Amino acid sequence: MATGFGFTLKATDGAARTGVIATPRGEIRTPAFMPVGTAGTVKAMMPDSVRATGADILLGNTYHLMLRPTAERIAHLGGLHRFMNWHRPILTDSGGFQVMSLASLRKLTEEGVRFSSHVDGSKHMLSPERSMEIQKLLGSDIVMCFDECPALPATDEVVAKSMRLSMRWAQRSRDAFGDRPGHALFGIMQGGVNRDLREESARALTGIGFDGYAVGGLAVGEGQEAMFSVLDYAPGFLPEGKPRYLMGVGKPDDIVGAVERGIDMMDCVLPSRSGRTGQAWTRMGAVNLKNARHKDDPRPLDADCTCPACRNYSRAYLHHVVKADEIIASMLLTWHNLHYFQELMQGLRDAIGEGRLAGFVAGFHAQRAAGDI
Ligand code: PRF
Ligand code: ZN
Repeated sequence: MATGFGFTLKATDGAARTGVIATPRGEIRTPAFMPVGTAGTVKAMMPDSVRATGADILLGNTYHLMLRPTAERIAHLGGLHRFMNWHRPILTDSGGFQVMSLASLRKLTEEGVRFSSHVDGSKHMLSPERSMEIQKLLGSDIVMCFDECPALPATDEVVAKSMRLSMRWAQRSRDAFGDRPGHALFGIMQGGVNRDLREESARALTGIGFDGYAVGGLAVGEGQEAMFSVLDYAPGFLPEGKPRYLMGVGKPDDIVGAVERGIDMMDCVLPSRSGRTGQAWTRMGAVNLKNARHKDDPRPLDADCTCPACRNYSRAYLHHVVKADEIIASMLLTWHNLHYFQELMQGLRDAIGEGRLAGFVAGFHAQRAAGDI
């Protein structure tokens, strides 16, 4: 890996792995869940609180930050860590995926992608070179290659053409990134749900050589079964000694299934976003606190959870603040959700470390099936 970075595998259980990524800004315990801090904040959470839930690393977004407040401004103010007061590792996504889902008037060429901002309509360009420059200005610890991710379903021809463009962009990302001690560059595998294309993509990336490898292009409409069938083989195409990151996944059962199949890192807006809409994730499954059945319920959301929402408040109170659209509703439910996701990761890490992952996973599914909530 890049100087100052190192991935140490501590134990495996079947295809699952647990280990530690050492970085100059601190250790990342794997399997790791990365809360999403798109615009320089994990919404409704102070950085110390995000850390208190157990997060070792956050995800930031090139696309949002380049538009507002701009990467150059953040660089002048001392970089993203200082700007947002989070001093542990930050991984930044490279922008292409967000351009495709958020920007308008997109024009994709070999060079890169031109688009209009969803904020104010202003015109911008992202290319592998510009994405590397922005992620450097931000001071990102783990930089992602610039790639393109087609929505599924798509024909093999469309997926192949897009994947090969992403592989040419991966080489350009590698060249533009250069050698930056203390900062890592991850490649992104594409290829949809086609095994041959996934293998071709993995060969292209490992031929270039990266500090870690992402599995991109999943959770884009193919469904869990199709995603798992790709994860049954795709991690095996990647080097054992480097971290494997599944981008934009997922729900708790997606996370468990991905970890069982050899994924080391994940990110998703789900715990933070759904915390702002009154949805809580618990050991027993999802709970919608808007539901009137919570109105008079004096019990905590989860009696066994040690987060502030569960230690200090009733379901009746959480229901009330959600219904009244109070800011504390977002704060408490985001905290609870992030705490639950991090506790799940700790449970997975411990189970893998002790060679009892199958039992842990069986218990995870049994508790959700019992679902008293
Ligand atoms: N590429 C990048 N970011 C992503 C994805 C991808 O394929 C996905 C797909 N789930 C989420 N975020 N660069
Ligand atoms: Zn809780």
